[in-house]
Amino acid sequence: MSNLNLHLISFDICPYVQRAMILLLEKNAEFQISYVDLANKPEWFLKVSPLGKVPVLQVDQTVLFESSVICEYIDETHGEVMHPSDPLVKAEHRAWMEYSSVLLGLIYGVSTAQDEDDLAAKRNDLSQKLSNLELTLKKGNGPFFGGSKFAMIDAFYAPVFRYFQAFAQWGDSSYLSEFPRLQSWEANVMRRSSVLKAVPQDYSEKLKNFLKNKNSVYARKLNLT
Ligand SMILES: N[C@@H](CCC(=O)N[C@@H](CS)C(=O)NCC(=O)O)C(=O)O
Repeated sequence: MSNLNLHLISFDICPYVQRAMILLLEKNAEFQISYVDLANKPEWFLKVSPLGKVPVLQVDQTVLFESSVICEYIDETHGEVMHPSDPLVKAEHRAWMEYSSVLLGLIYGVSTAQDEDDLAAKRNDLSQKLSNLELTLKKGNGPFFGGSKFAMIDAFYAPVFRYFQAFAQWGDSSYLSEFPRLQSWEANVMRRSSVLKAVPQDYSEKLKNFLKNKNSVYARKLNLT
Protein backbone atom coordinates (compact mmCIF):
# COMPACT_ATOMS: atom_id res chain seq x y z
CA MET A 1 0.00 0.00 0.00
CA SER A 2 1.39 3.40 -1.01
CA ASN A 3 1.94 6.11 1.65
CA LEU A 4 1.56 8.97 -0.80
CA ASN A 5 -1.36 11.39 -0.46
CA LEU A 6 -4.07 10.97 -3.06
CA HIS A 7 -6.28 13.86 -4.14
CA LEU A 8 -8.95 13.19 -6.73
CA ILE A 9 -10.34 16.14 -8.66
CA SER A 10 -13.86 15.43 -9.80
CA PHE A 11 -16.95 16.73 -11.51
CA ASP A 12 -19.96 15.14 -9.89
CA ILE A 13 -21.55 13.51 -12.94
CA CYS A 14 -18.40 12.71 -14.95
CA PRO A 15 -18.37 9.07 -16.10
CA TYR A 16 -14.56 8.99 -16.30
CA VAL A 17 -14.22 10.12 -12.69
CA GLN A 18 -16.50 7.23 -11.68
CA ARG A 19 -13.89 4.75 -12.90
CA ALA A 20 -11.25 6.19 -10.56
CA MET A 21 -13.73 6.45 -7.66
CA ILE A 22 -14.68 2.79 -8.03
CA LEU A 23 -11.02 1.72 -8.01
CA LEU A 24 -10.28 3.83 -4.92
CA LEU A 25 -13.34 2.43 -3.12
CA GLU A 26 -12.57 -1.17 -4.15
CA LYS A 27 -9.06 -0.75 -2.75
CA ASN A 28 -10.18 0.99 0.45
CA ALA A 29 -7.65 3.68 -0.39
CA GLU A 30 -7.53 6.89 1.62
CA PHE A 31 -8.05 9.92 -0.57
CA GLN A 32 -9.31 13.46 -0.59
CA ILE A 33 -11.78 14.63 -3.18
CA SER A 34 -12.47 18.09 -4.61
CA TYR A 35 -15.24 18.97 -7.05
CA VAL A 36 -14.96 21.56 -9.79
CA ASP A 37 -17.64 23.18 -11.87
CA LEU A 38 -16.57 22.44 -15.43
CA ALA A 39 -18.81 25.22 -16.76
CA ASN A 40 -16.79 27.64 -14.69
CA LYS A 41 -13.33 26.16 -14.19
CA PRO A 42 -11.43 27.70 -11.29
CA GLU A 43 -7.93 29.09 -11.87
CA TRP A 44 -6.27 26.58 -9.52
CA PHE A 45 -7.79 23.72 -11.54
CA LEU A 46 -6.61 25.10 -14.87
CA LYS A 47 -3.10 25.30 -13.42
CA VAL A 48 -3.22 21.68 -12.25
CA SER A 49 -5.05 19.91 -15.09
CA PRO A 50 -3.04 19.97 -18.33
CA LEU A 51 -6.12 19.37 -20.52
CA GLY A 52 -8.56 21.25 -18.30
CA LYS A 53 -10.37 17.93 -17.79
CA VAL A 54 -11.28 15.66 -14.90
CA PRO A 55 -10.38 13.26 -13.48
CA VAL A 56 -7.03 14.37 -12.17
CA LEU A 57 -5.30 12.45 -9.43
CA GLN A 58 -2.67 14.34 -7.51
CA VAL A 59 -0.25 11.93 -5.90
CA ASP A 60 1.69 14.15 -3.49
CA GLN A 61 3.14 16.70 -5.96
CA THR A 62 2.67 14.58 -9.09
CA VAL A 63 -0.30 15.14 -11.38
CA LEU A 64 -1.87 12.18 -13.16
CA PHE A 65 -4.58 12.59 -15.77
CA GLU A 66 -6.55 10.29 -18.12
CA SER A 67 -8.82 7.93 -16.19
CA SER A 68 -7.21 4.75 -17.60
CA VAL A 69 -3.77 5.83 -16.45
CA ILE A 70 -5.11 6.88 -13.05
CA CYS A 71 -6.86 3.52 -12.61
CA GLU A 72 -3.77 1.53 -13.61
CA TYR A 73 -1.72 3.52 -11.09
CA ILE A 74 -4.22 2.91 -8.29
CA ASP A 75 -4.34 -0.77 -9.20
CA GLU A 76 -0.55 -1.16 -9.14
CA THR A 77 -0.10 0.63 -5.83
CA HIS A 78 -3.07 -0.47 -3.71
CA GLY A 79 -4.43 -3.84 -2.64
CA GLU A 80 -5.27 -6.83 -4.76
CA VAL A 81 -4.69 -6.50 -8.51
CA MET A 82 -7.92 -5.98 -10.46
CA HIS A 83 -6.74 -7.46 -13.77
CA PRO A 84 -6.55 -11.10 -14.83
CA SER A 85 -3.00 -12.47 -14.50
CA ASP A 86 -2.84 -14.11 -17.93
CA PRO A 87 -1.32 -11.50 -20.32
CA LEU A 88 -3.62 -12.36 -23.20
CA VAL A 89 -6.77 -12.24 -21.08
CA LYS A 90 -5.54 -8.99 -19.53
CA ALA A 91 -4.96 -7.51 -23.00
CA GLU A 92 -8.45 -8.60 -24.03
CA HIS A 93 -9.88 -6.84 -20.97
CA ARG A 94 -7.94 -3.70 -21.83
CA ALA A 95 -9.19 -3.76 -25.40
CA TRP A 96 -12.80 -3.89 -24.19
CA MET A 97 -12.04 -1.21 -21.60
CA GLU A 98 -11.07 1.09 -24.49
CA TYR A 99 -14.34 0.13 -26.11
CA SER A 100 -16.24 1.47 -23.08
CA SER A 101 -14.86 4.95 -23.88
CA VAL A 102 -16.31 4.70 -27.39
CA LEU A 103 -19.68 3.77 -25.87
CA LEU A 104 -19.48 6.74 -23.48
CA GLY A 105 -18.82 9.03 -26.46
CA LEU A 106 -21.84 7.65 -28.29
CA ILE A 107 -24.06 7.98 -25.22
CA TYR A 108 -22.98 11.61 -24.97
CA GLY A 109 -23.78 11.96 -28.68
CA VAL A 110 -27.25 10.46 -28.20
CA SER A 111 -28.06 12.65 -25.23
CA THR A 112 -26.90 15.89 -26.83
CA ALA A 113 -27.92 15.42 -30.51
CA GLN A 114 -29.57 18.55 -31.84
CA ASP A 115 -31.58 16.93 -34.64
CA GLU A 116 -33.49 13.69 -35.28
CA ASP A 117 -31.09 12.40 -37.96
CA ASP A 118 -28.06 12.79 -35.75
CA LEU A 119 -29.92 11.14 -32.86
CA ALA A 120 -30.98 8.18 -35.02
CA ALA A 121 -27.45 7.72 -36.39
CA LYS A 122 -25.87 7.75 -32.93
CA ARG A 123 -28.46 5.35 -31.52
CA ASN A 124 -27.92 2.98 -34.39
CA ASP A 125 -24.18 3.03 -33.94
CA LEU A 126 -24.56 2.52 -30.18
CA SER A 127 -26.92 -0.39 -30.71
CA GLN A 128 -24.51 -2.04 -33.14
CA LYS A 129 -21.63 -1.63 -30.72
CA LEU A 130 -23.68 -3.04 -27.83
CA SER A 131 -24.49 -6.00 -30.01
CA ASN A 132 -20.75 -6.63 -30.53
CA LEU A 133 -20.25 -6.47 -26.78
CA GLU A 134 -23.12 -8.90 -26.14
CA LEU A 135 -21.46 -11.37 -28.48
CA THR A 136 -18.16 -11.25 -26.61
CA LEU A 137 -19.77 -11.97 -23.25
CA LYS A 138 -19.33 -15.65 -22.72
CA LYS A 139 -22.43 -17.63 -22.02
CA GLY A 140 -22.87 -18.64 -18.39
CA ASN A 141 -19.60 -16.97 -17.44
CA GLY A 142 -20.90 -14.28 -15.06
CA PRO A 143 -21.53 -12.56 -12.84
CA PHE A 144 -18.83 -10.22 -14.18
CA PHE A 145 -17.09 -9.74 -17.53
CA GLY A 146 -14.29 -12.17 -16.76
CA GLY A 147 -16.22 -14.53 -14.48
CA SER A 148 -16.52 -14.49 -10.71
CA LYS A 149 -14.11 -11.63 -9.92
CA PHE A 150 -15.02 -7.96 -10.11
CA ALA A 151 -12.19 -6.60 -12.28
CA MET A 152 -11.11 -3.21 -13.60
CA ILE A 153 -13.13 -3.73 -16.74
CA ASP A 154 -16.31 -4.00 -14.67
CA ALA A 155 -15.51 -0.63 -13.10
CA PHE A 156 -15.13 0.82 -16.61
CA TYR A 157 -18.59 -0.35 -17.67
CA ALA A 158 -20.35 0.90 -14.52
CA PRO A 159 -20.71 4.49 -15.86
CA VAL A 160 -22.12 3.13 -19.13
CA PHE A 161 -24.71 1.08 -17.25
CA ARG A 162 -25.46 4.02 -14.94
CA TYR A 163 -26.54 6.09 -17.94
CA PHE A 164 -28.84 3.28 -19.11
CA GLN A 165 -30.37 3.08 -15.63
CA ALA A 166 -31.00 6.83 -15.60
CA PHE A 167 -32.55 6.73 -19.07
CA ALA A 168 -34.74 3.79 -17.98
CA GLN A 169 -35.87 5.76 -14.94
CA TRP A 170 -36.97 8.50 -17.34
CA GLY A 171 -38.90 6.09 -19.56
CA ASP A 172 -36.41 4.67 -22.07
CA SER A 173 -35.34 1.15 -21.17
CA SER A 174 -34.61 0.12 -24.74
CA TYR A 175 -30.80 0.10 -24.77
CA LEU A 176 -30.20 -3.41 -23.46
CA SER A 177 -33.63 -4.87 -24.18
CA GLU A 178 -32.26 -7.24 -26.85
CA PHE A 179 -29.12 -8.16 -24.96
CA PRO A 180 -29.77 -10.59 -22.09
CA ARG A 181 -26.11 -11.14 -21.20
CA LEU A 182 -25.50 -7.42 -20.97
CA GLN A 183 -28.62 -7.06 -18.82
CA SER A 184 -27.36 -9.61 -16.37
CA TRP A 185 -23.86 -8.10 -16.31
CA GLU A 186 -25.39 -4.65 -15.74
CA ALA A 187 -27.45 -5.87 -12.78
CA ASN A 188 -24.42 -7.49 -11.15
CA VAL A 189 -22.15 -4.49 -11.65
CA MET A 190 -24.72 -1.93 -10.52
CA ARG A 191 -25.39 -3.62 -7.19
CA ARG A 192 -21.71 -3.57 -6.22
CA SER A 193 -21.11 -1.35 -3.17
CA SER A 194 -18.18 0.59 -4.73
CA VAL A 195 -20.31 1.30 -7.79
CA LEU A 196 -23.27 2.48 -5.72
CA LYS A 197 -21.01 4.82 -3.73
CA ALA A 198 -19.10 6.21 -6.72
CA VAL A 199 -21.55 9.04 -7.44
CA PRO A 200 -23.24 11.62 -5.20
CA GLN A 201 -26.72 10.75 -3.89
CA ASP A 202 -28.31 13.38 -6.08
CA TYR A 203 -26.52 12.09 -9.22
CA SER A 204 -29.69 11.44 -11.15
CA GLU A 205 -31.09 14.92 -10.43
CA LYS A 206 -27.80 16.49 -11.45
CA LEU A 207 -27.61 14.46 -14.65
CA LYS A 208 -31.18 15.44 -15.44
CA ASN A 209 -30.35 19.15 -15.02
CA PHE A 210 -27.23 18.77 -17.14
CA LEU A 211 -29.19 17.13 -19.97
CA LYS A 212 -32.05 19.59 -19.62
CA ASN A 213 -29.61 22.43 -20.22
CA LYS A 214 -28.37 20.76 -23.42
CA ASN A 215 -31.92 21.13 -24.74
CA SER A 216 -31.33 18.15 -27.04
CA VAL A 217 -33.83 16.12 -29.05
CA TYR A 218 -33.36 13.22 -26.64
CA ALA A 219 -33.87 15.40 -23.53
CA ARG A 220 -37.17 16.55 -25.06
CA LYS A 221 -38.19 12.96 -25.86
CA LEU A 222 -37.59 12.01 -22.23
CA ASN A 223 -39.59 15.06 -21.15
CA LEU A 224 -36.65 16.44 -19.24
CA THR A 225 -37.22 19.94 -20.52
N1 LIG B 1 -10.12 10.66 -21.85
C1 LIG B 1 -10.41 11.37 -20.64
C2 LIG B 1 -11.76 12.02 -20.75
C3 LIG B 1 -12.07 12.95 -19.57
C4 LIG B 1 -13.20 13.91 -19.90
O1 LIG B 1 -13.64 14.06 -21.05
N2 LIG B 1 -13.71 14.58 -18.87
C5 LIG B 1 -14.73 15.58 -19.08
C6 LIG B 1 -15.81 15.51 -18.01
S1 LIG B 1 -16.71 14.01 -18.04
C7 LIG B 1 -14.11 16.97 -18.92
O2 LIG B 1 -13.32 17.18 -18.02
N3 LIG B 1 -14.52 17.91 -19.77
C8 LIG B 1 -14.11 19.27 -19.64
C9 LIG B 1 -13.68 19.86 -20.93
O3 LIG B 1 -13.51 19.10 -21.90
O4 LIG B 1 -13.49 21.08 -20.96
C10 LIG B 1 -10.31 10.41 -19.45
O5 LIG B 1 -10.53 9.21 -19.64
O6 LIG B 1 -10.00 10.87 -18.33
